[in-house]
Amino acid sequence: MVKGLAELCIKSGEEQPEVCTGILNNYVPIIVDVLIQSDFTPTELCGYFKICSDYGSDNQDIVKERQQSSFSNPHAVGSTKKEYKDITTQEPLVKNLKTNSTIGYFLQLTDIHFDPDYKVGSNPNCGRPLCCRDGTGDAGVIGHYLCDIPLSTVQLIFNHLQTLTDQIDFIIWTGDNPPHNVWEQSQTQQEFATQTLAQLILKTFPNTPVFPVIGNHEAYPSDQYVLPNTQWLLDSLYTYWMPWLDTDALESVKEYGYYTTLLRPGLRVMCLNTLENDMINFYNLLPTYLKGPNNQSDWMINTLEQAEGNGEKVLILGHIPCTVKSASTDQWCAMYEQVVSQFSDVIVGQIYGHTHYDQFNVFSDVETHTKPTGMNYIAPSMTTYQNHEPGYRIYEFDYSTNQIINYYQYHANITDANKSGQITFDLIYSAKELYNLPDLTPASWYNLATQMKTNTTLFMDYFTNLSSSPDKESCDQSCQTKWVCQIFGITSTEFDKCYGV
Ligand SMILES: *[C@@H]1O[C@H](CO)[C@@H](O)[C@H](O)[C@H]1NC(C)=O
Ligand SMILES: *[C@@H]1O[C@H](CO)[C@@H](O)[C@H](O)[C@H]1NC(C)=O
Ligand SMILES: *[C@@H]1O[C@H](CO)[C@@H](O)[C@H](O)[C@H]1NC(C)=O
Ligand SMILES: *[C@@H]1O[C@H](CO)[C@@H](O)[C@H](O)[C@H]1NC(C)=O
Ligand SMILES: *[C@@H]1O[C@H](CO)[C@@H](O)[C@H](O)[C@H]1NC(C)=O
Ligand SMILES: CC(=O)N[C@H]1CO[C@H](CO)[C@@H](O)[C@@H]1O
Repeated sequence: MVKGLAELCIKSGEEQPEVCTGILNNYVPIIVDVLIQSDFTPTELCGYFKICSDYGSDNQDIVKERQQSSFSNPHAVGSTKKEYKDITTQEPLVKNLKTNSTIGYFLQLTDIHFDPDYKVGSNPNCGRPLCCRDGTGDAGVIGHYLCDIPLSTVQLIFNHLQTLTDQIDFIIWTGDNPPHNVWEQSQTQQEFATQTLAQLILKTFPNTPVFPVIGNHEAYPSDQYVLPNTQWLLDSLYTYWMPWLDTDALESVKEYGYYTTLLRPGLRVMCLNTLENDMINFYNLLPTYLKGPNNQSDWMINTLEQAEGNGEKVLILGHIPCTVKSASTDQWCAMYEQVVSQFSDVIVGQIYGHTHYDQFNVFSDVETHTKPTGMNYIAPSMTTYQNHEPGYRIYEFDYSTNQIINYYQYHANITDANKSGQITFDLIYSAKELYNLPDLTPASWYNLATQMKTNTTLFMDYFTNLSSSPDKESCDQSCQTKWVCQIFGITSTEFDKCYGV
């Protein structure tokens, strides 16, 4: 099959021969193995991959059944037999705040995707999924908008980030560390990326707590995750994340890839392993009796219940968010949305990455979608891939109310950086000022996003920052509707209803 498909792929001229062969060699064996054992029908598969929006009421039932077998009903929580660890006695990881007031700051780094094989002066338009590695061209000394960033640039970025040490209380590192050379990946390459960045973060911020998150690119092949096959991945995260996490959290990482830990007294982080609900993790097509139940939803609900009982607030950290174009399965997102609704008083925010775009999602009650229940912040990437200015984000946090009260988005200009050989970051906007928000509650964002449906001036503020592309792109009415529907559409059914398809 690999040979036949490779021939077709090469003939199509869409990809270069080594890319065709590389990608097919990586993924076809997994897909074939999974499809043989899967009992999904073609129609169900089409629905699963969000290709068919309407896959019939019969199939909806099957999907629902399947949903119930792999995710337990959040309302039937107490009934799960699994014993969960008592998390009410943990020591907070963030011991000292940097300021004496109740207002503090934390840094989010996401989608760094550095390329150790980046070559200055190579060809950025090579026709493969990732370039700037060979040939001749204008791949700059700092980077190029069509490529991942070189390691030397990551080093310069961390030299700059070091100046934030006295300001930030902790760091959220939302994953995706290796480059996008998906046709020639290896386990060693993925591990090297996480190891290198972990060392760099630790060296730059030796005394700052860090909350790391697993990204889909940490897996090899990218996105493919099932236990026990990918135990190596959890083992390596256990090793590289060791400097920052407590024993309970580390044990959880080794076993599941997710963890919870106390951040400050009364404030908890809950860090998810979103590979378990990655739509292009083909292992998700295995029947439950082969892949095991997705225990993460039960764990998530149990954690939130314990936090609630203990009077704590929870910050959710994850990589692949629940937005239609981001490759989270609909089954997961439907469940997740329900949980966010149910625990809207406990969850104080969701911090994600993955899309490389500067986006946000507003969650609302599942019954009527009129009562805002939660906010998901999706920060843009550090890599320039593809056509993004590298960025990082600083959130302003009020520890007295446990609320995110603002965030500040920083970007670098690669054209300028290539000229000077230095990279500098400028404040691009502060959320509160840019959108003229009274506060950053879900209700205020809901209001703003609702206005964006019809107010093009307002929408364009969101849109220009969304892609942080050096090329100014235009966006017509249907484009505007599409992006606004992504803010509200947590599942594809909701998105389709909003977008009118
Ligand atoms: C998930 O939960 C079930 C039922 O409690 C348990 O038998 C199974 O071992 C768990 N799976 C994992 C990966 O922990
Ligand atoms: C906090 O208070 C201490 C003692 O009053 C003072 O030395 C320190 O400079 C203050 N720090 C900040 C960031 O204001
Ligand atoms: C630097 O970056 C810009 C933007 O990607 C690019 O156009 C330019 O050719 C790069 N290379 C050099 C050597 O300046
Ligand atoms: C649209 O938003 C802009 C910017 O926030 C505001 O100044 C303007 O009054 C709004 N227009 C309408 C018609 O509401
Ligand atoms: C980056 O800087 C160049 C040269 O200073 C400028 O022409 C360009 O518009 C800037 N890019 C962005 C996206 O601001
Ligand atoms: C990168 C970018 O386009 N940033 C823009 C974000 O939005 C504000 C307000 O429209 C602009 O001033 C920034 O240039």
